[in-house]
Amino acid sequence: MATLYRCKTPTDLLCACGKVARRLRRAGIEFDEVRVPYLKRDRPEVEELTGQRWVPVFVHGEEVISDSKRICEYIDHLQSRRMETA
Ligand SMILES: N[C@@H](CCC(=O)N[C@@H](CS)C(=O)NCC(=O)O)C(=O)O
Repeated sequence: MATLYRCKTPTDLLCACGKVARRLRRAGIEFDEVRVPYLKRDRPEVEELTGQRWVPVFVHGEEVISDSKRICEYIDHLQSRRMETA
């Protein structure tokens, strides 16, 4: 149900993709990872999803969110909704 499109950087400590992966794990949100090629020109599937070729991109049900800051805000929103319904 949730997929993170991220770059091939092997650690979660160095880039915007890793930041989002860490944030998702901390929030306890399960997700699949799709590692996209280093070069933007080799990322047509990202462009199909979002109209641009940067990652991270987070797909959650019908929602498609790009940019790590916006994704983290979305995760905050999911967590606060979860706390309201608990
Ligand atoms: N401001 C963006 C930056 C994202 C970013 O730097 N993405 C890198 C991978 S971690 C990328 O797609 N780089 C492609 C390139 O530099 O050509 C964010 O925070 O999401």
